[in-house]
Amino acid sequence: MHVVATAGHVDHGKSSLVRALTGTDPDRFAEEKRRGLTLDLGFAWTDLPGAGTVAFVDVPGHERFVPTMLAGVGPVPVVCVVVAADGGWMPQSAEHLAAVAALGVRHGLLVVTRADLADPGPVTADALERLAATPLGRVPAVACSAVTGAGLDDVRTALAGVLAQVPAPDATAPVRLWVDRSFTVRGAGTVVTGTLPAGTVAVGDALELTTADGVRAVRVRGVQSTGRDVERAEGVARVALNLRDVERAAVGRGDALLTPDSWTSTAVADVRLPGAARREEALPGELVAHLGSAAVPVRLRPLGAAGDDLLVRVRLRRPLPLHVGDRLLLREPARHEVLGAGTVLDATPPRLARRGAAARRADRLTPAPDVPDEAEELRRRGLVRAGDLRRAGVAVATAPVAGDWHADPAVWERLRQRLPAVVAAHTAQHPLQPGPALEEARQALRLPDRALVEALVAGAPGLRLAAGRVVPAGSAGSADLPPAVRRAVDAVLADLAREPWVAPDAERLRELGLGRAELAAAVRVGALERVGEGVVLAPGALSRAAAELARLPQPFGAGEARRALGTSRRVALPLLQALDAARLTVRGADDRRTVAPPR
Ligand SMILES: Nc1nc2c(ncn2[C@@H]2O[C@H](COP(=O)(O)OP(=O)(O)OP(=O)(O)O)[C@@H](O)[C@H]2O)c(=O)[nH]1
Ligand SMILES: [Mg+2]
Repeated sequence: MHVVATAGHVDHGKSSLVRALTGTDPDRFAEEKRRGLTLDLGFAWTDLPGAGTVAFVDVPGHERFVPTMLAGVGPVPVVCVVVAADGGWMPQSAEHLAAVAALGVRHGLLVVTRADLADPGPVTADALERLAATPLGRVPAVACSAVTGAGLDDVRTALAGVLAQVPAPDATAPVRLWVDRSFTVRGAGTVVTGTLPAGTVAVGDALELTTADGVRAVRVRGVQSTGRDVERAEGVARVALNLRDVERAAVGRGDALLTPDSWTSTAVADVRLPGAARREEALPGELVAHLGSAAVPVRLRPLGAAGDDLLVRVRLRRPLPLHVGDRLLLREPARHEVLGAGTVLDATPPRLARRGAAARRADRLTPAPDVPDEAEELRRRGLVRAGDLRRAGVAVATAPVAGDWHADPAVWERLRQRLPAVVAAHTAQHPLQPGPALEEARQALRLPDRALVEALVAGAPGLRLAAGRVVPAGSAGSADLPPAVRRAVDAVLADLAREPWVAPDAERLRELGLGRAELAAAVRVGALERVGEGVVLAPGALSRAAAELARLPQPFGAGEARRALGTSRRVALPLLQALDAARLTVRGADDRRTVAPPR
């Protein structure tokens, strides 16, 4: 199906045209009918030969209701610009067209109404020229009369021709349904309506409802499209959703229903304002941003010019769900002027703290494309999770570097090159450790996740992970001890070669410069064997002790063991405990031990 919005000055015949085409009066309220004035959005649809179902969103033309007009036209991809033959181009003709242009609407037609009252020729020529200067470009123009019916078939034919050119949107795109109406249906509960621009909504869907009060999860109980119950509706479509467990007062125009986890909800965005470079000094203070059916007051902070364009930081009074590429229509209500639309370049912009940050930010954003782009997003963020890319509207195509992390190739390469230096710096500072712990490397590289360090190590030929540390790939044995420590350990080993069970005492260790850290390093690389607190022996000492003690009559007491090994209580007691712990000996209830049979 197609959805078409009307646009045009008050009383130029928009509603009459919609009624003539669909048989339904889009003016729903008694007051509208009585005053002959559209006060709110109207909805009507028909089957158009060659185009299928066409739904109209009829907008009010009165200058007071421009925000309503914007809520209607916001999500609609096709516009029917209405100008009265006897009225000519008027202020809201211009304001509506400025809005349509700012929104970037590319498909539409010109209908010159009330052609029974005046020659449509001059108005048609004038209006066509104005439309041509917008993204609509050259559009078909038709004159008609809703009263006599003359020309209505030409309108149908021209409209079908325009609609045939409109590309079908992506049915798998994330849903963002801007609510334009909400009401209660007896027995069904709360129903919201809106124009679904893309994606699919189905009965049973879980969606996020985002309102001024925040975000909540909702479930779709029923779907209607153009008056009929359906299982699912694909954009573009007019849809009415019956929502479970949502009170009518909790949802209204300007709220949105979203595919969960697919949009960036933000009150700050950096945007490009085309052609506004010269307005930098004169940006109006009182501006309202319109997006979809939402209207939110904003403050603008110019960041800098980019050619003719102005890069601007937008602060919204309340968060909106955004993607990169969204157009925030900016309007100055006091002057009835549409300033233009800021294209969202970044919906999660960094804070601007230091002097000159705004100008640097502008430089950074200058080359950014006006559509979501993975390479650009990676270039700007360096490292980013897949979910954040998706929430920015980016279709993720690159492979993650680790977990769900995606990296800019240049940034990743720089990190890869820095890692060996980080390891070397750590080793220089902590010579007794084989390398930095993952967490230390993460901090040194200022990475947000240890998984990234692991991935960098995996891709670095000279490094590997050992016991949670990043170590040189070749490292394993005692060669890793710093030379001074190595020499001291060798002296200890020479002592032990003479008297294997006389562990160096505190004084000897001090004399050799072997503190706790050095001993721990020597034990870790296997140069010494730790028997107890401050007690070290040669590698393999425990099993050799077990072999010697096996020659004693079993079981044996601590004193017999000490004498058999020719050592002191200082060594013998921790040694026996270490043998117990290693299950090389078994300690009986009488405190006597038996050497365990070899396993
Ligand atoms: N003679 C003649 N009158 C028309 C034609 N179309 C609309 N009218 C009359 O023009 C007046 C305004 O028509 P509407 O359709 O309400 O105009 P509108 O653009 O919807 O007005 P707003 O929604 O308030 O902006 C009504 O009195 C219509 O009857 C036409 O083709 N010929
Ligand atoms: Mg009307």
